[in-house]
Amino acid sequence: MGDFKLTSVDEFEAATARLLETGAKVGADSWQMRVKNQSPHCKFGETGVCCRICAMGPCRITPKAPKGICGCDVHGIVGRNYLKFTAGGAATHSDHGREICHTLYLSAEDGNYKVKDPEKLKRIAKEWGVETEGKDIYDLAHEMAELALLEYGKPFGNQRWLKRAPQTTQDIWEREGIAPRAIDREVSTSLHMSHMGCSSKPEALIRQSLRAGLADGWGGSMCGTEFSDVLFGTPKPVDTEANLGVMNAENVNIIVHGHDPSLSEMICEYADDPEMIAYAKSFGAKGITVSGVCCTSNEVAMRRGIPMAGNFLQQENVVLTGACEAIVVDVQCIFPALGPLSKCFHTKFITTSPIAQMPDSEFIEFHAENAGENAKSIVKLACENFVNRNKDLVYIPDMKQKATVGYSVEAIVKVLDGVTNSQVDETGTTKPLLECITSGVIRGAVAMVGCNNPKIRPDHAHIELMKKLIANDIVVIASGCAAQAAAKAGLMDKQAKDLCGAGLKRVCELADIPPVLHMGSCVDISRMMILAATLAKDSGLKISQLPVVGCAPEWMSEKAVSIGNYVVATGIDTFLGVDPYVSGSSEVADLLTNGVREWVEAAYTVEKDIDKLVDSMIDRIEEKRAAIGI
Ligand code: BF8
Ligand code: SF4
Repeated sequence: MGDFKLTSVDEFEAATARLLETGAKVGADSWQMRVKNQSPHCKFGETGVCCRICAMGPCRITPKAPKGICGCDVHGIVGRNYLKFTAGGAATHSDHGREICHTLYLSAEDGNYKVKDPEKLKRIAKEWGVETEGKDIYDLAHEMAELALLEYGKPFGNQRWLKRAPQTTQDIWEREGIAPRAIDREVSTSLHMSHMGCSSKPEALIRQSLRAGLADGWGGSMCGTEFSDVLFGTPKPVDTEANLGVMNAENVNIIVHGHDPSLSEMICEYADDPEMIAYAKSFGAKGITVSGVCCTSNEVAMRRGIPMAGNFLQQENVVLTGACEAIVVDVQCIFPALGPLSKCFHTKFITTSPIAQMPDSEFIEFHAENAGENAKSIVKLACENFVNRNKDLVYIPDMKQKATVGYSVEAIVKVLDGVTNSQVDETGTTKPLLECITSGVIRGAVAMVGCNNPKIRPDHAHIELMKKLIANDIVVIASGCAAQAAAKAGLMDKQAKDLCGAGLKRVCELADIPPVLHMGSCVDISRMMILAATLAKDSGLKISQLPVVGCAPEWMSEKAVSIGNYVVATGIDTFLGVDPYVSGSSEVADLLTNGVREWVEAAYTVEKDIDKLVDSMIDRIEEKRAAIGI
C-alpha cells in the first residue's frame, strides 16, 4: 500500500479555484457567484411560511399576520408546502422509472435495447405471479413492462413491490393508512390535498407525504432500478476512477449527465465502436473518453466502470476544463447555466429529453426507437468538435482516485459470503452480514445519500461523516452525489480499509471490498430498502430494530425529500444536514422529528452541525444495538 492518500476537500477547492480563473478569462458565470447574488435567502421561503397556491396571496405569516387571507395558519401552510415538495420528488423519480418500463416494452432481440439480465426478469416475474415457463424472454419482458406500467395508474389495490417488505412493515403501512396505491394517484392526491381549500391539518399532510414517498421508493423508483438491471445488467463490482482527472486532454471528451441510463448506455456503446474511435482520430484526437456527472454517471459507472468526472456542484467544472467537446444531458439536476457557460467555450451542450429542454442547447430528441442513430450522431458531433478547442484554455486538474463500485444487493450478498464462508442459498441471504453485525465486528450501517448544496461546504460533510463512521466500524452504503463525493476522495478505493476500525477493516480484507459501498443512483435507494427488508427478514427483527440509519447531509432536491419520507416510513431513522423548509411551523417540525415515530417507528433528525450529526448517528446505532441486546 504505502502511498495511498485521500484527496482532501481543500484540494478539490484549489482545483475549482484554478478552473474559475479560466472562467473569469472567458466571462463565464458560476454558481459560486450566483450564490453571492442570492444571499441572504428569503426568510419566508426558507422557513416555509410563504403561501402562493391561490391568487389572493401570496400570504406570508408573521407575528402581526398569523393567518393567510383564507384563514390558513402557519402549520397548514408549511405542511402543504412540504407535501407539494414531496410530490415533486415522487413524480420525478417515478416518471424516470416509467421511462425505463417503456424502454423495456420496446426491447427486442435485434433492437437498440436488449434484455441483459434474463434471470432477474424471470425472478421478478415469479414474484409477480407471472408464468415464465416456455415463454420467449422478449414476450415476458413486454408482459412485465405492461404490468409495471399499470402500477402507475391501477384503479384498485396497492403497489406490488410492498410484498417485499417484512410483514411487520406491511402491517404498519396498513394500520397507518399509508400503503401506497397507484403511483400517479399518490402524486395527484398530494397535489389535490395541498390545493387551496383542501387539507390544512399537519397530521393529514404529513401522512400523505409519507404515502407519496412510499409510492416513490416502493413503487416508481423500484421499477426504475429493477428494470434497469433487467435491461442493462445487474451491477457487480467493477473498477473505475473518479474526479476531473478522468478527463483526457488528448481525447475527445464526452460528458454524460442526468439520470436515465437509456441514453448514456447508448453513448457508451458507440464511443467504444472502432469506427467512432477512428473518426475521433481523424480530427487529431487519440481516442474518446466518456465520463459522467450526477446519477447518469452512477448508472454507467456501476455497470460499465465508466469513470465519474464529478457530482452535482462539479457540473460546471467539466466545461471549465476547456476540454469538453460535448456535455450530453437527459433529465434532472442539470443546471440551466450549462447553456450560457458552454457558449464561452467550444463545448456542445446537447439536451435530449422533452422533459428537460433548456435555452442555449442543441436539442437532439432521444427515443428508444432511434436511440442507436442518435447516440451515433452525438458521438460524431463531439468528435468533429475536437478541432474547435481553444488549446490555451485547456486545463484538467490532475486529480483522480481509484474506486471499486457496483454493489447491488445481489453483489453485496455475494461478496460478504466470503467473510463467514456460510452458504448463499438460491435467493441469497444476508446472514453473513448479520453475523458481522451481531458479533459487533461491524457496529451497524449508514445509508449516505443525496446531493451537494452550497449551504454546506460541498463534499465536506459527506467525506467527514464517512471517515468518522468507518473509523467506528460502521459500514457506509452510498448512492447519488454522496457516493461520488466518497469516490472522489478515495473512500471507494479498497486501500481505504486502513481508515477503518479493526472490525470493519478485517471485513474489508476478507471480503475484498472498500469500506464505502457504491449502491448506485438516487433511484437505487430502492436497493437499500430491499437490503434493509432482507436483513430484517433474515434476522427476524423489525426494520426499525436494525442498527441502520439514513443520512443526507448535503441534500437539495425535491427528490431527496421524497426519499427521506420513504426511508423514515420504512422504519429507518434519517439524519438531515439541511432543513426541509419546515422550521416555520413548530407542529410540522415536531411531527417530522418526533410525531411520525408513533406511526412508523422512525423519524427525522435535522442537525446542521456536522460533528453533532455524526455523533447522533453513532449514538442511535449503539442505542439500537443495546435495545436488541447485541
Ligand atoms: O438523483 S444526489 S444532486 S444527481 S438529486 Fe441530483 Fe441530488 Fe445528485 Fe441524482 Ni439525487
Ligand atoms: Fe393565502 Fe390561503 Fe391563498 Fe394560501 S391559499 S395564498 S394562505 S389565501
